[in-house]
Amino acid sequence: MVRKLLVTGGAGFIGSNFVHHVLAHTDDHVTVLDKLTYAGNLASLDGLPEDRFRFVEGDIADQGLVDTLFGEVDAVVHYAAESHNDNSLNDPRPFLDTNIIGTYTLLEAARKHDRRFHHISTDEVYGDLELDDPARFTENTPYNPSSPYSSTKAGSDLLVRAWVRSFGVIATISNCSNNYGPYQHVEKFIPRQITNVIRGIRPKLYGAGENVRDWIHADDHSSAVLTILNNGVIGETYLIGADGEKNNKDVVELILTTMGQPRDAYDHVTDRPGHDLRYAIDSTKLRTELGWTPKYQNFEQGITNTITWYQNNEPWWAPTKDGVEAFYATRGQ
Ligand code: NAD
Ligand code: TDX
Repeated sequence: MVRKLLVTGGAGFIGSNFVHHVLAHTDDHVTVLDKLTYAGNLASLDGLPEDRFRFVEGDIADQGLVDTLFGEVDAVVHYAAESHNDNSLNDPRPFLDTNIIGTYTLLEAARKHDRRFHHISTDEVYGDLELDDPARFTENTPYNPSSPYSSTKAGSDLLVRAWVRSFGVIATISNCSNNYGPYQHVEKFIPRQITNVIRGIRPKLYGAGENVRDWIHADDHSSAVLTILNNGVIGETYLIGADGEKNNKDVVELILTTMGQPRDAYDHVTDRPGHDLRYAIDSTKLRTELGWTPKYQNFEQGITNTITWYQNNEPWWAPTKDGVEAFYATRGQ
């Protein structure tokens, strides 16, 4: 049977990578529901097979539209979110509207139509770890979010858990670490620094740059989500990560040297308020219970490929670059 999927937020970074992955590796048909906020870009969905792909512009908090679309599909993968911590420190309201009310609206439709629902979330719901702590996040780590962004993602996860338990919604949740790869908005750390170097602007490191992120290629995130959608146990949470811990200073230096610049040609700028120190994922459950393994294990090669993508796709990111840098300038970043 050909499955019909609804993918929310499919014009964003990770959602668009998932749509490309699904259409390349399955016979599924995909409908994308996306509001095309500043973060959505239809060009990220260019070249997809027209007979298996449809785009609908709209808000996940639009109850009538969501109700209609849920009636037309077999399963829903929910990526749509306000996703940037720095924006959430500037104006939290859209994070509540989309991440909380939007997710609530989708859950009510999943309940009404009895549809399989997979909720995409982040490791940031667990707060942060000390640099010298051998521990990593597991599915049993207590929630302790730091920012307006991560607290609204934590809230959305808890709504999903409650709708599973109280109403029998057939849902799973995944919490993934930091993604990199093509189609990532230039507001985010890695694309910001790559496009800065292309533009002759020095990369900007928040504070001392000792903060650690656990990097995973977006295509590995997609294969993990597809694995959970197909074989995950209803009501369960799965952590997704690829053992990619790096501190920000090392990542900036890698980008600079890969792009032929001096290793120290970056600026230290104002730190992010409440900046989480370290994230680290233990993905043993996903690997042992569902047999998933990541493919992109060589971070240096992954960064080289990502740099090449931004060099070859300037029309995709150029229209947003100046506005992003103007925003950061107002924050001393
Ligand atoms: P993104 O900001 O690149 O994309 C978000 C997409 O959602 C955009 O296309 C936007 O137009 C759309 N959207 C926003 N509000 C909407 C609304 N109300 N209705 C419909 N569409 C709306 O984000 P991303 O980095 O691709 O993140 C996608 C998901 O993955 C999010 O749920 C995020 O929390 C999660 N996640 C991200 C990362 C990461 O490293 N970026 C890591 C783990 C989890
Ligand atoms: O210019 C910068 N300089 C800098 O040092 C930017 C934009 C960021 N940083 C630092 C802050 C973080 O320590 O780099 C690190 C990564 O920053 P972001 O790309 O903003 O990501 P992060 O805050 O870690 O959150 C990301 O991963 C988890 C995604 O944006 C979230 O959506 C996801 O949930």
